[in-house]
Amino acid sequence: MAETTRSATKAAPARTTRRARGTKASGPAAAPAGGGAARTVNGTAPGVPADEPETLVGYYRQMLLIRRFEERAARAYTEAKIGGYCHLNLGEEATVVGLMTALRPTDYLFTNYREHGYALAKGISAERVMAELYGRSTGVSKGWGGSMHLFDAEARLLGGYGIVGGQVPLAAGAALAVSYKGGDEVVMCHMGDGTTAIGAFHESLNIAGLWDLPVVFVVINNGLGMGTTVEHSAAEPELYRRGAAYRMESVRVDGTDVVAVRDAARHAVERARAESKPYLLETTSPRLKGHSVVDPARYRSKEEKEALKAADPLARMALELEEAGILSHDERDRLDAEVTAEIDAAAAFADESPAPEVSTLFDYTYATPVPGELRRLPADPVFSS
Ligand SMILES: Cc1ncc(C[n+]2csc(CCOP(=O)(O)OP(=O)(O)O)c2C)c(N)n1
Repeated sequence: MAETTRSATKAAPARTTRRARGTKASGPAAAPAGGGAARTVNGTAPGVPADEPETLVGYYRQMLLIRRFEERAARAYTEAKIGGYCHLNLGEEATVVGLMTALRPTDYLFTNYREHGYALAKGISAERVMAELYGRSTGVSKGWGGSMHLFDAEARLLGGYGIVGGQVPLAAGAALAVSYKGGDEVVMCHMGDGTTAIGAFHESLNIAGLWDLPVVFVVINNGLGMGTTVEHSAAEPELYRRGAAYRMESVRVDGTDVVAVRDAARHAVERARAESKPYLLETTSPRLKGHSVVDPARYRSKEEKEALKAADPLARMALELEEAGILSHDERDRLDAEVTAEIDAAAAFADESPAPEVSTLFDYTYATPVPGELRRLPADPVFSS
């Protein structure tokens, strides 16, 4: 059973082909144990159908695509094809796919700088995301944003933010806009565990709770803010409990279990949509590598690094699908070859794309040609029906 702050919270329905496990904390740098109910092969909730095998293979494929994308991004960075900062979703693939599956295409998304996987799972092509990392004009932010600032109004991905917590008040503001206009869209806002100690996090949850805004805040708890553990930075390390201070329903779920994340996220999103109530969802998953691609993570002991291998959500799902007779080793290899070819094509596309024209440097800096100029903002259509 997932842990919640309200007794009224329903446990996420059981619909998977396997038994969920918590991520066991193995030391200060490990992610905390996940919530998540024990589940069986054909689902345990009466009347709830089990997931179709194709659905699960589809999730696995998306997770694999994110894994191969991130590995390729790390390689391209060492080849100096990518500049600036670059943070990867390695270890968070099940969380990413589970969360994004719960959203409608019309729902809005705000994330921090660790966002490549979310852009892919929100339906933006690997070519456009990779081209952005390479700083090319064909990129999702026309080459001017880079890894930390992916933005696509059409896909309703409203960034990609480098300032820790910067996205949280903006997400509350977007939810206020949705509410004001009477729309039924939901805003989802991701952040890391370290972000929950930032003032803007508390201000945003307070106003969202006070004004009943349709926003789902998601804390992606990977156990570390750069090299500092949650236990060393949070007076209440069970981060989902922070929702109680704002009378907000909240839950912690095992972020290495894609179905558990999806079900918890669906509950949160649909509640926000139907009742216009904010929600705080915490997912726990390992950060398999350093904070960014240039961080060798020397603060982790050998034992901690070893333990991370057992927590890898992709390896776990591969094994479980094989054991359940859903995806054989050979089929998995075929899928891997397919996905790797897609990523190779994306890297080639990025490599061949032109850099943006220098004359466009300031085109996307301010909403108006003159800062503060009073006129309809180009961003307005994003919130129109
Ligand atoms: C306001 C602010 N303070 C400090 C930093 C430097 N910084 C960048 S990432 C980071 C850690 C954030 O950790 P967390 O929120 O857990 O996210 P994660 O990197 O684990 O996804 C810090 C302190 C920053 N970018 N912005």
